[in-house]
Amino acid sequence: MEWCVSMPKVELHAHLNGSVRDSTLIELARDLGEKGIIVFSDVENVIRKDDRTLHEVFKLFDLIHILTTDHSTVTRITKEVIEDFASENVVYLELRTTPKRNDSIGMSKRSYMEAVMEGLRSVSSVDVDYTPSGLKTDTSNGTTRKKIYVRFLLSIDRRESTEAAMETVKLALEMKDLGVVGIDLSGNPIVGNWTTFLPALKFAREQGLYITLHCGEVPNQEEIKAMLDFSPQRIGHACCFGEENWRKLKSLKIPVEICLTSNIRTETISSIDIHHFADLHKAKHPLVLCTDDSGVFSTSLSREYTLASSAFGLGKTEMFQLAENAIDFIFADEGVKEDLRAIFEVATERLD
Ligand code: 6MZ
Repeated sequence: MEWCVSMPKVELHAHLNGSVRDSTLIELARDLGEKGIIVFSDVENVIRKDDRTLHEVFKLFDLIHILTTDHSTVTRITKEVIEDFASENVVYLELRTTPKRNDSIGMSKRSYMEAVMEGLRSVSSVDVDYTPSGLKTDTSNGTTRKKIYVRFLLSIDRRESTEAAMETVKLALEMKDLGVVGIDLSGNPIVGNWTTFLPALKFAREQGLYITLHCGEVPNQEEIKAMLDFSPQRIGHACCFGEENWRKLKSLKIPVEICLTSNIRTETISSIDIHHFADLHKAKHPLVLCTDDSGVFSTSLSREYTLASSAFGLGKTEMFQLAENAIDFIFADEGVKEDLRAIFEVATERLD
């Protein structure tokens, strides 16, 4: 595990509100409990529960959103999540979040994202490179410090309307200079129809945003096929593919964001020995290990690598290669890719 912590890593599938520390959620719940808005002990039990089905996970997200959706808390959790990833040597983080509107507290999708950006700018334990032009926070006073590249994906929740999805895409375009590089489609996979979001996704693509789709968390083969036909730059999960879609995925070589712990905990995959990672890795299909929701599933990217190593017999060289290969699938520009390759090159010398 220690070795996996020290290795540089690339995280491409992390949901902001799924990555909040338990201790922060408990603190926020206690505050709302004292104000009489929630019953603290009920909420504490839900937060501390370990195993959850996919259905229960989405109920938990509704609860987390009650605790976190105000501007100052969004700023706080963004700062903490970036610092947590940096502390385990994630050198490039693509953080995704669903911009939220809540009229009762004067929150618009834009002001939500401004709170996120404020959180990024308040990171103090590490330098953050977050814009295409290399604009970064730097509190180092000239000394060499740890650095993390952060880019954002704006998520469309499957509960949203076509108009709300379009608003998210327009916001992403306006925030391109602030490190927003793409769009994600996520949310409860049994809710809604993905075609609702097609106009927004097509528009995003025409305007040069990258697209990743949650694909195949449930066995809806028709939707999986249509999503693959759309040719997103990456997909997340790919758990419940029938044979035909499996062949299609492999021939299209669409990179897959693999979230081992998430898939096992939600029982989307019944056991790690039969996880599709093994088959895709053997077939040299482009893939990247990710956390999904490190807070909700009590994991970290280092843990995901450690799990892959023990479950599939990967040695240090293979793990390092897996981490480095992820550079090819990031949504940032060539300059960032070159910088990351240089970071891995230096780290190779320490590989023992
Ligand atoms: C699908 C998921 C997810 O956006 O509020 N989300 N969507 N499948 C998953 N696998 C378990 N995990 C998280 O982060 C939380 C939101 O991300 C999506 C859900 O829409 C959830 O509400 P943000 O920061």
